Amino acid sequence: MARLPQQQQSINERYGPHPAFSTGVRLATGIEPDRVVKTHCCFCGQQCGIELKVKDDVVIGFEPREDFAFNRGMLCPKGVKRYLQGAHPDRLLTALARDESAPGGFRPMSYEEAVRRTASEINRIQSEHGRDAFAILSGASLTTEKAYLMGKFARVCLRTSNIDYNGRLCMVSAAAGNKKAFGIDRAANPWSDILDAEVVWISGANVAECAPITTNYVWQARERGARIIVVDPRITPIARTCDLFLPIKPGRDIALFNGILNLMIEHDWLDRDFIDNHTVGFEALAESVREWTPRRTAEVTGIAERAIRQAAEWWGRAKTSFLMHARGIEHHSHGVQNVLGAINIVLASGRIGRPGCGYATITGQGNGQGGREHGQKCDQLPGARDISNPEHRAYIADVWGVDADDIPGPGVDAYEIFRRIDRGEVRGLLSICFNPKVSLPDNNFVARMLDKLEFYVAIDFFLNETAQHADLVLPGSLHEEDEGVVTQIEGRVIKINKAVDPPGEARQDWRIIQDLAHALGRPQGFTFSDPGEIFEELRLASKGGVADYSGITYEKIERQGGVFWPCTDENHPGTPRLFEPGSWNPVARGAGPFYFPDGRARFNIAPYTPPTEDVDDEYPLMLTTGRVVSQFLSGTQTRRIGPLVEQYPEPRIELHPQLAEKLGIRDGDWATAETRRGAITLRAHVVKTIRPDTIFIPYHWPGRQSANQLTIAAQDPISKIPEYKVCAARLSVRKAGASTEQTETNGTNGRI
Ligand SMILES: Nc1nc2c(c(=O)[nH]1)N[C@H]1C(S)=C(S)[C@@H](COP(=O)(O)OP(=O)(O)OC[C@H]3O[C@@H](n4cnc5c(=O)[nH]c(N)nc54)[C@H](O)[C@@H]3O)O[C@H]1N2
Ligand SMILES: Nc1nc2c(c(=O)[nH]1)N[C@H]1C(S)=C(S)[C@@H](COP(=O)(O)OP(=O)(O)OC[C@H]3O[C@@H](n4cnc5c(=O)[nH]c(N)nc54)[C@H](O)[C@@H]3O)O[C@H]1N2
Ligand code: SF4
Ligand SMILES: [Mo]
Repeated sequence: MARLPQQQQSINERYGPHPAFSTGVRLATGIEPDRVVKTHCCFCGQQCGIELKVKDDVVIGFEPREDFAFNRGMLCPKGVKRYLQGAHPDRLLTALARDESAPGGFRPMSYEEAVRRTASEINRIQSEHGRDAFAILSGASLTTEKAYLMGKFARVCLRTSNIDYNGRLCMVSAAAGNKKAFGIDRAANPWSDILDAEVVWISGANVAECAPITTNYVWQARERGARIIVVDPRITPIARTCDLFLPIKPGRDIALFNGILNLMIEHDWLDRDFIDNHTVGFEALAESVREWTPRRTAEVTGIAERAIRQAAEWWGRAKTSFLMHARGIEHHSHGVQNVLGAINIVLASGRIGRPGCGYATITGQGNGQGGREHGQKCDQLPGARDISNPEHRAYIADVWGVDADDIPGPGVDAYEIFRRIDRGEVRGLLSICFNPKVSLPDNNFVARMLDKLEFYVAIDFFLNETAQHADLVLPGSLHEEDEGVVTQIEGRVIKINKAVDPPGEARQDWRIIQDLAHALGRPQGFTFSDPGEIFEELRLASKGGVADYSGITYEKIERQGGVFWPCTDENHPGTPRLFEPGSWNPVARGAGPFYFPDGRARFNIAPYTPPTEDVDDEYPLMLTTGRVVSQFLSGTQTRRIGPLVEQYPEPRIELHPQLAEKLGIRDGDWATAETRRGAITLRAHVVKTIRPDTIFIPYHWPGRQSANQLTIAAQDPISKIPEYKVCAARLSVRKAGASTEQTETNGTNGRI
């Protein structure tokens, strides 16, 4: 397959504008809506409540919801502008088939023909090369019903083991760490517990830009006297208002947690009763952190010894506390160990499972929580069950009406699927809700692998950069065009409500999957008539699992303003705070509050290992990557929304004035960042808010502006998360002849 020309002509120019486009924008100026639909924002895991205003089946505006307990009327800039995408001229209104002679490389195809062709290609590839030769990549922005259906489609209809999802790039280190320590993978507390914390510890989370509403909780805690500790190589907006900032070198968080624990032990800032009665493994851990003296911790982390002692004292002596972390400590080749290090200092303090005492990993994607519970992960079955566990397989086989032996075994992670393409083991791919060409590390490799596929079909509502390599594209649905549940950052299951119908030939994603099952001649188990029916089966499939949704109904979600799982029967109110003393769970069965047969949490030894690629003379700087407030993930959605583009039109390289002076780079100059994978030339952004040995590039842009040309494809051995947060780099004033993408439009085209 050939690559498309860089400058994509918009779908709109080729097939005519979506009829709603102009009216959508014009009507926003004060015309009364026909109806108002209560739902949630499509972007981040906080899932703010919003009301969509609809007129003539077009979303014309929105209001934040005051009645949703989490955001109570607050929104961030992305949520405010989200509704503009529905009427965007790039919206896919028909299926597309690759046609090199057509403008832009695609021609419209009828939906039915595209489904038929997809089915026949799947059949061909699987019969010639085996079932595992066809792979699925799915996403955690999908509703939980769709995520469940994708897992079932892979295992029951295609019977391929090769399915994984984009949460592999996001939540898996946190998930693995939580499972190892607590036996369950969910934020342990509702956010209201932040307000009563005496100390709030934030590691590797740019809260104000990436979880903006959480800032309000942290600030409220501060107003009530809490001390805020932030650990980050950059003084992010939340760090500017904290009480203690620990400017860590990227990739060294375990060393810090071990050093803090060592000081807690030395000063007996421990909850001995809790450790004795509710945990196992403390003595061995205590032994292992003895080497982490404040001096050694300071040497490894780059944080002043005094600051480490201060943090340990505040944390150690607090009566209540809340520790939260996000991808800054998780996107590492030892991401799971970092998470375990964080949990160790929480468990040693005994401050969990009580009001004002909490721990949480900040969920990323809109359904980053629900999307990782019900079987679209390569090793998982619904209810957070384990695909290798014979009892779990038997239970799900029964729900699905299949033989347990017919359910494939565990598959491989999303990046490994690309390595399997390289080895010729995977020949065909279906992707939905995933843009790996922009979001996977070392992404020039990813692009080559896409072109190596015999057949690739993508389901999306925009022609994202990955889909530009597809043979067929099926037009899926926007958030507001379907209903279903998602689980937000706190573990609260909430309901997305449908506001409008999909336009043109676009279809709700779950219908497309069912249509494929029918076209493949295997419709059994794929005859749901609405998401509500899928949810009813999901309730049953999750019953008795750790992620038990069996007591949740759509009606109960509406009535209660959301239901926290686990929720084991219809009279059960749900579980806002996990691990409360005396609480029951299906694994411990009364033995204790944690999800292990003895009811006890696990301390885990978390040894320090340096990043996979450390600095050296050739590449003396650390490159870290992440986000800015106005752009979302691979940018497919937010790069099309004009006001968001204006806030941050292109990626820049953040560097400290000392480094800038040394390299002769001024703010606004073109500078070239290089790693062993590639080079990228962007404008320099000289800021005092970053360590002088570290540079930062946001990753929301494609093509030659893509930060993932530079990142390393090293992965955590347990979670398989990529090491986006640190690799060795060098920086220079733009090399003569190095190109920039200033005049190209594929990063920001067609915005409204
Ligand atoms: N505006 C916006 N909001 C978003 C998203 C978005 O794309 N845009 N995406 C959503 C998603 S899916 C996710 S996963 C979350 C991500 O939310 P965050 O994890 O908060 O965001 P990141 O920018 O990936 O990284 C967080 C911080 O980690 C720091 N960091 C880098 N390396 C290290 C390290 O080694 N140690 C420590 N302690 N810190 C380090 C970075 O400087 C950065 O400030 O945001 C969600 N919300
Ligand atoms: N360098 C670097 N790379 C990173 C990160 C980093 O910090 N640094 N962060 C990583 C993280 S945490 C994440 S989560 C990933 C995200 O990486 P991706 O998942 O690739 O990013 P998205 O932009 O969410 O791509 C999702 C696609 O799904 C489509 N989509 C959204 N909702 C729906 C839907 O309901 N139905 C359908 N059919 N399609 C839908 C969107 O249009 C978009 O094209 O990126 C990772 N990549
Ligand atoms: S904070 Fe997250 S959920 Fe809330 S409006 Fe912003 S992007 Fe949407
Ligand atoms: Mo994420």
